[in-house]
Amino acid sequence: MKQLMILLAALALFPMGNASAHDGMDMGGMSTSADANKGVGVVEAVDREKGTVTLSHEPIASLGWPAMTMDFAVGDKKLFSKLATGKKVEFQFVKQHNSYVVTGVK
Ligand SMILES: [Cu+2]
Repeated sequence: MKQLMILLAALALFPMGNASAHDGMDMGGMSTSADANKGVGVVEAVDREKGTVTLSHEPIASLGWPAMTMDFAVGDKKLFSKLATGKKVEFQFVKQHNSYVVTGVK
């Protein structure tokens, strides 16, 4: 019984599963689409042909995102020189149309 209570409490605290973590993030967020968001993450994969990078990022408070692995578009191809697989990076990104575009990498 005690374990069930803990499980129910956990469900109440985290009502959104990982799959829907991005749903509704545009509603009432603290930042507008023009603001750059900052994140820290590990480069999981790079696809120069598609112009995308897969980042396993830490929680991003400005968007209310939990930690997750997701694809970002890369705005400036020069940024690929800083995106080596396995590397931990600080990055900036903006929302453009329906995708997230990395605009800076440290
Ligand atoms: Cu994400």
